[in-house]
Amino acid sequence: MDFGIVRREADFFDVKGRFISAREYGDGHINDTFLLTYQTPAGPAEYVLQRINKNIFTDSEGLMENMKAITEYIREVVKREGGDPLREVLTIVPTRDGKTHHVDEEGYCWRTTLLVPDVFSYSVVVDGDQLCETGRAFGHFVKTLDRFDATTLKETIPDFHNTKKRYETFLRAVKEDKWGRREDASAEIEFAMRYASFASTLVDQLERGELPLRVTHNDTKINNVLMDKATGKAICVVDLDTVMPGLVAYDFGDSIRSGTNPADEDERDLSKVRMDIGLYEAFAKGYLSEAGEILTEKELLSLPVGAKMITLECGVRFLTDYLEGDHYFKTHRPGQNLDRTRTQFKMVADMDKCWDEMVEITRRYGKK
Ligand code: GN1
Ligand code: MG
Repeated sequence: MDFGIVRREADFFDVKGRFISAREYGDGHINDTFLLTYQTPAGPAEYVLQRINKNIFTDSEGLMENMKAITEYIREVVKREGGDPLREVLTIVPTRDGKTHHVDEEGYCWRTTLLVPDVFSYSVVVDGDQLCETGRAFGHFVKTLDRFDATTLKETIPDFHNTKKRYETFLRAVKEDKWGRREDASAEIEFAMRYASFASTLVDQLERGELPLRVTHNDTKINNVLMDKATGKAICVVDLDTVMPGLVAYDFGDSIRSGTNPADEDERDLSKVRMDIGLYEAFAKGYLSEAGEILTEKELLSLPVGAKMITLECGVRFLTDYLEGDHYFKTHRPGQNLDRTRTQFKMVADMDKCWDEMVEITRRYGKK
């Protein structure tokens, strides 16, 4: 992107000091993210400026209303608990005329937050303690929002984790095969088809009223937790664009998907990819130490199902995007979405192999 545009957008926000630099930041697949540095008498001030993907988030007003309400709510809890409100929750930097965001001439929504200083995040974890910490953070997040009125939130992406609908879209993409890629993906398509009936289990349970809708994060990739550089402790949950009513199984599941694989999400050597059961245990331990107390028995048992569901769903989403010409997830090389599909499906197959153990571990740490 042209940095002149970034600079121009930055000027709309109530940032302090003299502009020094802007650079691309992070490795999200959806939005465009920039780190801004300003010089102030007290030293450098850093901000995160983001351009929200308007094809994916069509109601940016609603999205920003959600983000404002959630961050304000969490900030009050952090203050009450004696925490640091500038590090333990994102802070929205308003525009100079007091709004949460700025919409440019092309209709893109831009927003700015304070950079949380002295933190890092994991894209891959190597040891259980790190993942246990991540689990604690996401467990704490859902517990903190337990009493937040979910009906006040906008659904920023309708049917985001409706795996049943994700399958319908996938089947359409296979049928249409607009990019002539069906042949190359035949093994993966076949794999996905074997799970077609499993795909609707959580949606069906929700419809039958067996699982409660809560305020969930819905994008609990492990790099969405900021860890303190000095202590290694989790301090802040970020990427609040998809915070909306959902199932805890989705949140638990996306962390297991992204955290228990010791290799990259797009690793081509599948012998390196697996669902590590030791890491599963570490995450479950951390997550349930916080969220355990609010969960019903059925929700507890839905957690391993969520792990398999979200990993399958994510694989199906990557595969659909591959078949549709890579228009959703950012790609940096040809075939990347198919590689991503393969890692997810390898993990699903692993989960089937150690399913009983996953259930046993979940029960064990879920005991109150
Ligand atoms: C996207 O951009 P990022 O990494 O935060 C996606 C998630 C997927 C993830 C897969 C809004 O998240 O749902 O699980 O990629 N976010 C959206 O890596 O679709
Ligand atoms: Mg995200």
